[in-house]
Amino acid sequence: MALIQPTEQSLCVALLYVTLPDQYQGASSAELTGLAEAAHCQVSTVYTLKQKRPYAKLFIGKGHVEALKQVCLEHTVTHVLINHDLSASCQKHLSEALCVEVIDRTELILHIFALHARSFAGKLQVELAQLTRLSTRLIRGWTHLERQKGGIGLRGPGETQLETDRRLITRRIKTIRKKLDAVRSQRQQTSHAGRQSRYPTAVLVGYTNSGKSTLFNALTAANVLCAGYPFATLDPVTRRMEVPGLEGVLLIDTVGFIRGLPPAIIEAFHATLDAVHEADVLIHVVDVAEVINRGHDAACADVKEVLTQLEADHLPTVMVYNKKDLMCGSDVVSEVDVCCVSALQCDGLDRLKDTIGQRISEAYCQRVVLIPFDQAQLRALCYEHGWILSAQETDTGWLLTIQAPRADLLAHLNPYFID
Ligand SMILES: Nc1nc2c(ncn2[C@@H]2O[C@H](COP(=O)(O)OP(=O)(O)OP(=O)(O)O)[C@@H](O)[C@H]2O)c(=O)[nH]1
Ligand SMILES: [Mg+2]
Repeated sequence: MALIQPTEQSLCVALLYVTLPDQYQGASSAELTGLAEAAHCQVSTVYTLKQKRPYAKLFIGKGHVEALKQVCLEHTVTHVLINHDLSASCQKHLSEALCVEVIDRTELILHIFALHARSFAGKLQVELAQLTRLSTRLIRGWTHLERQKGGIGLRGPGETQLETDRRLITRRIKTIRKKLDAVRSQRQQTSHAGRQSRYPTAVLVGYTNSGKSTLFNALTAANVLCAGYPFATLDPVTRRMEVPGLEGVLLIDTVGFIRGLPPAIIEAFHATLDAVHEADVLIHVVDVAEVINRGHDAACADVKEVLTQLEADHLPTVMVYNKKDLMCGSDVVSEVDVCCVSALQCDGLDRLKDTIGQRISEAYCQRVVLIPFDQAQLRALCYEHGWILSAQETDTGWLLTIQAPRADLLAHLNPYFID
């Protein structure tokens, strides 16, 4: 795999933007430019072409390879960034034919993650994603050597190298997984502590660059990084936010999604996206320009697909169209059940907070219960989940004011309601 070295120095690159029919997923031209910028690349030229299908050996036709090679020479570029994923052999052949390194979409995304990962967990996740991808490419690249398997003295040097590489990679992947499991259980304990602080949780999700962190800052007066390039946020951040009618809500900012997120990244970023499972409500942020260009369903489809993969598509969701300040008044979409805001200008946030409060109240409710002394395990359960707002001991049992998810209240405490 032709990894770009994770250096902060800018690379001089050419963008190769290939339009293929819909079944071949790739980055849009705006996305490819954004990814290049996020990877600190200096774009010297953009080469666009349209094809009916990718070619097996070089991905693009020979005529285009020659023309692109000339363009690369003229602009003295060192890397070509392509908007599609390439097989290992295709990437190798195209690099050789163009005499410059070719970087495909997944590799570019991994490189951006490597540049932006700051925390211990973030760095581990990037390494895991890179190694997982590398291991599949090694296997594919070397499978022809496996036929050389035989008795002592018959093992070819290639096979030995393959085995060594595989063993080293597998060992490293195992070590990283163990460390990530530890990070995950630590995060679960922290979020458990969060639950004990009895605040419901809202999680920001959405396409990368849609403005989640800007909204997070506007809603919580925090100061997390907001940048005009994809994947500025990698690690989840939690802050408390004031919501009318509730004692407080924990708001979590997460890593942004991207169309056709490579499976290696999904797996590696599970620890980051675990926050999604903590949610009582999801706040799905969409760039309003996307809605106007592609329609509501298409603009939301990619994020919904990832949520389905994460088994979080059933959670109550507040839809937010952000960046309404960039639209002329008449263009702003007024869908039912959607909050149209400008996170940058703090516009529309009161209605958004009301909607979040309403959605949480629908899922949560507050009741007074009288638990008899012989049901001590129920009282323990309420404490464990941080549901208790106030407690008092009476002659007949514990009188508790509870705030909890409606479904949990009905399942456990139904016989003891007294209000
Ligand atoms: N005009 C305008 N720009 C906005 C608004 N909200 C966010 N932006 C800009 O959009 C860019 C991306 O914002 P972020 O908040 O970093 O987006 P994000 O969704 O957190 O992105 P990632 O963390 O990279 O996935 C920044 O340049 C913001 O200034 C808005 O309401 N109006
Ligand atoms: Mg962000």
